[in-house]
Amino acid sequence: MKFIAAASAAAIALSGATAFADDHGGDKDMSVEDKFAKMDTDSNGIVTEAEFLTSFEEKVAMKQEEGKWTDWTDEDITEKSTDYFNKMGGEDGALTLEEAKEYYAMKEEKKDDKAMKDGDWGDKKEKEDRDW
Ligand SMILES: [Ca+2]
Repeated sequence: MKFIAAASAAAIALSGATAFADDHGGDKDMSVEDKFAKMDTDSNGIVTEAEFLTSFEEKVAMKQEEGKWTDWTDEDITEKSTDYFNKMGGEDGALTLEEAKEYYAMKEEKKDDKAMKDGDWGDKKEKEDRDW
């Protein structure tokens, strides 16, 4: 009886592990809450510029492992991080979950805009602009 209980517990643990493995996904599949929690290393509900930079550096390191962004200097990274941080956090030195949500929602909208602009009309307009 004891053995059966142990075996089924192991089976449950195993299926749980499988589900977790399937679920690991990438950054893209993370909710804004998860991304925010990851950046907010001291979990006080606010991401500071220093916290943001830390997570940004991690992201850059990941990209560089993939062979991208390899020409970025430390200054570039700090500069871009500050840039993103100010864009997301509204230049008040703190990024809240609300601000992060707004930023990601805006980014989604921009993607939609771009998809529309990639149509015929958008192409023509862009060419005209370039000719000027
Ligand atoms: Ca924090």
